[in-house]
Amino acid sequence: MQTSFSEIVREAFKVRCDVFAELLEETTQLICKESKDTTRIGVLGRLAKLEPSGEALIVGDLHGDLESLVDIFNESGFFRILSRKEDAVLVFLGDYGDRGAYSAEIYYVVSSLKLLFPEQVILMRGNHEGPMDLLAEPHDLPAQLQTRFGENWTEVYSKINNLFTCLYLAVTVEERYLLVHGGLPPQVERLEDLAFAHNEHPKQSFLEDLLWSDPDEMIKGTSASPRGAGRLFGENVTRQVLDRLNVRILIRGHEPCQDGFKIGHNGRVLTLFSRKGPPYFNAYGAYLDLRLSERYERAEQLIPYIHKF
Ligand SMILES: [Mn+2]
Repeated sequence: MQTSFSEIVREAFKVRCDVFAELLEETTQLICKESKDTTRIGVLGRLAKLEPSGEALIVGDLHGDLESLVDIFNESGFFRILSRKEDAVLVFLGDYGDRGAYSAEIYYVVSSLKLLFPEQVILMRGNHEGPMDLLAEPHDLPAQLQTRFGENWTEVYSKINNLFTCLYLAVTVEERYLLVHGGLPPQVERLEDLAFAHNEHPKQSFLEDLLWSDPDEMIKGTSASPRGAGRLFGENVTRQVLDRLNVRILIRGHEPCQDGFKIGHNGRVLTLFSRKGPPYFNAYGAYLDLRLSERYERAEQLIPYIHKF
């Protein structure tokens, strides 16, 4: 491997507008063309299926916080691990940009990682990578691109928006985990419903639930979300959906947590949040280093593999 993680970060601050746009285009093409035949990761629509072997580093929301991403790579040594171990996988749970100062640079870094390790990096879609009719607030990315690239900023922005449409909506590890950015659509019957949720939007709400919804400890069923999109869903929904999909634990991002992570719904949900700083003021960010072959019944058993920083 010629380059290093710190080299990619340095490039993120120097890259020219047209080169950045080209890199985004290449990443989009790569992800769109991924299918069962082209990658070791099983691909069905926008669902990625991971083999229950090797390890996976799982990173939650970054929201423009490049420092935290650098800390995660420094502490985990995962760039070297990706280079050396073919069965090591890096999964981002989405929400790369907005709120922090380095949205553009984070899109550059995660796209570069995908191009360097195409069969080992999975970029998931968050609500800040949402469809046009479900735009998240605040959306600082356009302003940041404008500041950095001047009048050519739309060239990069339109490529980033193209990238959004091909990001993964869900990741599974059979009989073990389901990963999404936000939450569970209560009516999901099978994995195919998640894999093709993007095609059914906005006819049905699955895409909105996957990107926007949150688990809630107080309710049964679902109720309106204070976010204005998605829903709150209760423990009974989590139990029913995970049992139908034959997985034990939901791993998701989307919600700031004081300790960088939280466990809910009687041990069936792990929330990870990997950025620090305003406007949330959580004391820690966290990421997860998961042994995929191991089987766990409850999220509490994952605590030894959660790294707080
Ligand atoms: Mn989110």
